[in-house]
Amino acid sequence: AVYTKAVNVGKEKHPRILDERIAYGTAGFRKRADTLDHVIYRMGLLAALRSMHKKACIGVMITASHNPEEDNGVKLVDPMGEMLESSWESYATNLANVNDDDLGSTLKTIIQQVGIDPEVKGHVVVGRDTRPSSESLSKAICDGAEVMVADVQDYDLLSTPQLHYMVRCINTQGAYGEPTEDGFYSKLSSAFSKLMQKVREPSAGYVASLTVDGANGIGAPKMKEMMKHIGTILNVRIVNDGSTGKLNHQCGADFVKVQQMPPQGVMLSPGHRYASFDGDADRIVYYFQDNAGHFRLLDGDKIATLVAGYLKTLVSASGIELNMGLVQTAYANGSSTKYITEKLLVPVACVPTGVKHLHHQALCYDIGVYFEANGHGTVLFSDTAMQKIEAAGSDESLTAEQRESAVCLKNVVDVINQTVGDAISDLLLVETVLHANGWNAQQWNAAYTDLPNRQLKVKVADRSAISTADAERKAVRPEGLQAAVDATVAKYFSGRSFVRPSGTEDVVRVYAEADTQTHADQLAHEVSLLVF
Ligand code: 16G
Ligand code: ZN
Repeated sequence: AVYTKAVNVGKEKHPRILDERIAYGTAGFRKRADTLDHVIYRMGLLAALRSMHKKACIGVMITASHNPEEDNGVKLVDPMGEMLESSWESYATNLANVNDDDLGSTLKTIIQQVGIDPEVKGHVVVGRDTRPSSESLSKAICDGAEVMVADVQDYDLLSTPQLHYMVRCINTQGAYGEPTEDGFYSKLSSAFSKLMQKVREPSAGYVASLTVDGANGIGAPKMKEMMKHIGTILNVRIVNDGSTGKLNHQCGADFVKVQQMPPQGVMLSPGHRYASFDGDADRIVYYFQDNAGHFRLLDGDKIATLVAGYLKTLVSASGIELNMGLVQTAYANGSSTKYITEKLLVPVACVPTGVKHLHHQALCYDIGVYFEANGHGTVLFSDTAMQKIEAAGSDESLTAEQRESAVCLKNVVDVINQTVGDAISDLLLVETVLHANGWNAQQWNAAYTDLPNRQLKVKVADRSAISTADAERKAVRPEGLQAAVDATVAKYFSGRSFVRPSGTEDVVRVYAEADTQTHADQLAHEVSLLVF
């Protein structure tokens, strides 16, 4: 009966209107919002199946992150708040592309292949960003999940990381926190308040005040809520809060990172600290104007090194034995990698682009710090790490100073959203470290100097003609391309460059870095000519 109902509801309320094939990629499905209704309905169906299979609550987020306002998208969230397991991506793609009439039989096939017990009741939770199209699309999710007789809980407006947090809270019966918005703010803000109470050097450069660009998205109202819980210990001014500007237009973390300039609505004042969220608040970058009047970006690499350095100090001060690793992608600035390995003495792993790859690798350490240069990242603590940290906080055989560092570490854990990169949580984490170190933005930036770099996109006939290996650092097809890239790179001092097909746009991306901006620009340009 559910199979027939799935077809009927699909035909009546969410008919397939898209002719071209759509694929579940690194960030789920993303397209123009007006072509997505049936895809989203079908993800409601699939989320219910996934929930029945895992016997756990599954999340669905309606957002297209930093894409233009006219786009939208959908992502499924697995039981511990992580990205949907890769093996299910093909079920998602398949279900999204079949004709309305074949919906029932496709569902049946998935149920049989996976071995799902049709008697289990599913539980699906839904969140959406502030896009005008998101409200009706979230209804399509509910329709799909309800056809499969799942319980549906609609959280309405949430940032992407908040939805991930809810899923984990629900599936751990509250052990991770309360599955409510208030629970989210309370958990993070109470840990943050304790960390900010610690005294620091009187000569310190830290000032507890910054400006946040909300990208005219969901991050702005959610950050405002967080500030109600935080009070006066941190002074945050929010611009691009969605009251006048357009989502992601000339603002937000992606704009600032790619354009390497401040967003609309921000007049840089020297010495002040700024941060930009992206449209669904799972990315953050910082920036400031240095004494010479130059715009300085503190991107995901800078955040990763700041956080890893601080955690390393805390771990060693608490005397706990824990291994730590840092995960980056090919986009990480060469100077950051050098600094982490040679100065911080923390091992670095490089993985392909996409949160799921970074997250997966970070699980290999007691403490795994991962960040993409674009500002998406978080820190993962293993169960062993959590137990050791908890125990050390009250271990009488340790010195008072060691115990205090362990308690501090525990509070740091509670400020962090371990499910996924979270702009709000990352902001509190960065502020915690800057406060503890007594640093202003300039002092933070001084750890290492970024190599000048350039990103370009190249439109090609068929981007799938390029395939890569070695965490996207080497092109293995077409033949001869990598040799040509190598020969070009060899002409530049401190040169490095790679090409990779985008996972979210129909383009090939080129990255280059070199000793000067002019050389980085030239190298990127030369390499882009090799891609045609
Ligand atoms: C997606 C990824 C992001 C990655 C970006 C690269 C997730 C949740 N998001 O937004 O991590 O940096 O794609 O896009 O995995 P590209 O393949 O077009 O360069
Ligand atoms: Zn995002």
